[in-house]
Amino acid sequence: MASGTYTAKDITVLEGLEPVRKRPGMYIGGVGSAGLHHLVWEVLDNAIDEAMNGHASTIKVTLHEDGSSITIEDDGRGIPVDLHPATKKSALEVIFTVLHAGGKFEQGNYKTAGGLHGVGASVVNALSKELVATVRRDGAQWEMRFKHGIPVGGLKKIGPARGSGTTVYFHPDATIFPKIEFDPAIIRERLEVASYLHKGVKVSFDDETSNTKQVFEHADGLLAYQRKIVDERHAKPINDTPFTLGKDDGLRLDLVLQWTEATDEHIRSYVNGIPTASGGTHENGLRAGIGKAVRNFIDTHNLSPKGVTLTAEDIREGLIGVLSVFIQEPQFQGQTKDRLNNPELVSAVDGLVRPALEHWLNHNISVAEAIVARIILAARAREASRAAQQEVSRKSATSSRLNLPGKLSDCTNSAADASELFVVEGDSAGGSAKQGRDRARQAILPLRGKVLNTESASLAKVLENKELSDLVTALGCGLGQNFDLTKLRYGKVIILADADSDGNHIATLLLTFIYRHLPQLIANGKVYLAQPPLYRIDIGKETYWALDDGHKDAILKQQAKSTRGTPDITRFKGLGEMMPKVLWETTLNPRTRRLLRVEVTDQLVTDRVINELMGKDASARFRFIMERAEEAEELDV
Ligand code: 0RA
Repeated sequence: MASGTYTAKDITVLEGLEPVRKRPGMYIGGVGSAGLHHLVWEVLDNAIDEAMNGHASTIKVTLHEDGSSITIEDDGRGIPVDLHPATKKSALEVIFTVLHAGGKFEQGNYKTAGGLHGVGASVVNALSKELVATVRRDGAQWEMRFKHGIPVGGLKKIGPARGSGTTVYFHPDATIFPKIEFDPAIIRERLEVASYLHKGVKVSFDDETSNTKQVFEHADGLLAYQRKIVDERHAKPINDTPFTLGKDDGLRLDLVLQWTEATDEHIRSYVNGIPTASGGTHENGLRAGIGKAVRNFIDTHNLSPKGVTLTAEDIREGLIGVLSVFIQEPQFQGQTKDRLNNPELVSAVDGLVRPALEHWLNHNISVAEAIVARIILAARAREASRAAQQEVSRKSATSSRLNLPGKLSDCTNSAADASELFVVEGDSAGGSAKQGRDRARQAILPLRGKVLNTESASLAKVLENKELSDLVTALGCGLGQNFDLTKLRYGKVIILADADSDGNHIATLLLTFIYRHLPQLIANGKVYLAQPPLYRIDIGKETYWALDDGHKDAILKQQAKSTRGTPDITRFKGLGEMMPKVLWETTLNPRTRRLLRVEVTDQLVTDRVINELMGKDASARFRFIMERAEEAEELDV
């Protein structure tokens, strides 16, 4: 910059904001992606504050075509433009050029953002190559421009205006941030969450980088968010009407809770609209409050189960909820600053949640009893799974096979690595497989009928299912907290189902069970799909096996010029129809068979689409890796 362009006033401003430019990390946490996006949250928080105090109803965010400049507009009161008598500066200028300035941010006024946020507009200004603030109020429109935090040309009245509001445009400084492109997905997500946390506020996102526009608005606030989360997780609620709590004296707290049949616990928490993925003191207070309220209810109504002790985890199994608190001076902790560390929040949240939840339970007795039944079931399942695990350990300790499922035809060789368990659909297919197998190394477990859909079943339901509990016993490795890969009794677990859509459905249900309850088996490459043929094609003395229609057509095309005669095609109705010897040759024999190793595809996609896909297209959920065993093995059939 040429000398002489600075006035004395500019130098004061520069000095005022210099610490921010020198050590941006102290103000926005860092200059990486998180720090860059903090700039947006700063301006957004101010607009949201305006809305929360009832002055604004609409916030418009526009990410411009270059991907790094952004405009945030609200229809609030507009930043004051009147001159401060002592400094002769407009309030707007002070807000954008003095650290921690602005009457709004001082005691008495309700400034909800904090921590890394709430350091305000001046920080954004200091770290921007360019910033333009536009204000509409009192019938006029005003504008003030800044470069690197320094005013360019003062506050200008640029014409008449209707209504009121503030628009802030800024472009981050590339000499501060290594990368100045915003991530539209991150902004979109934050705006959507904001529209849930601040019910009734209309938040729009105009992404000019992709020419997409979205509007988020939820009159139901957190309740709508809760519905969305429960839907996404395909969880079946125990209490159809969630427990809700909204408090705004001293501590502003909003809470929604719902028990479901899901097997895990899922609480999303926010502090001043900032997600706290690692929880912290507010979540600890919530858990304490829930635990005490439920235990008090159980005690006063004499609902304590006999023979099991309820743990805190049992009480929260299947619990889905959202907690949002707004506090004055949040302290965030952890590498990604996503854990709240204000100690006073534990008792504050506990103190609000416990009495309210206890009151709700006492006034919704039938729902409360259903919740307690759900909790007791969780405790019994936990105990049952532990007992089952102990049973398996005991068995392997004495190397007795007496307690294995009756219908398991185990292999005679006990070396786990070299052995395989075929999980076969139906008794007749099981019979063929049993006769056709290599007895030394291949065990057969026939399953009867359809397997339970475990996508959203509780562990208790899973363990009640005979087919699945037999499978777990045969595997020997336990499940859940008791899982132990070293106890797995087989080197490969191979699902053998018919080559038709019914077979695919059963394979998917089995994979779903393994994916939900024994994911380590997939992660360690232990799970496979057998590939039985669907067609037998005889041409002269030659026999070909086709896995599916496409494969059959390919074989026929390839053999079309054959002079050996017309092909004789047989379609297998099912595995049970196949001669044991044929099953061995085509499907079981490690030297000739083809196996598909199961790997999980992108988990996010998986969770969302699972129910739609169930049975329709197993491969969309799981990726199957082809594997042809290469080693020759001794046969003993
Ligand atoms: C200080 C005082 C008043 C409003 C604001 C700041 C204000 C700041 C921002 C930032 C983005 N949007 C905003 N809207 C308002 C109160 C002004 C009055 O009393 O009229």
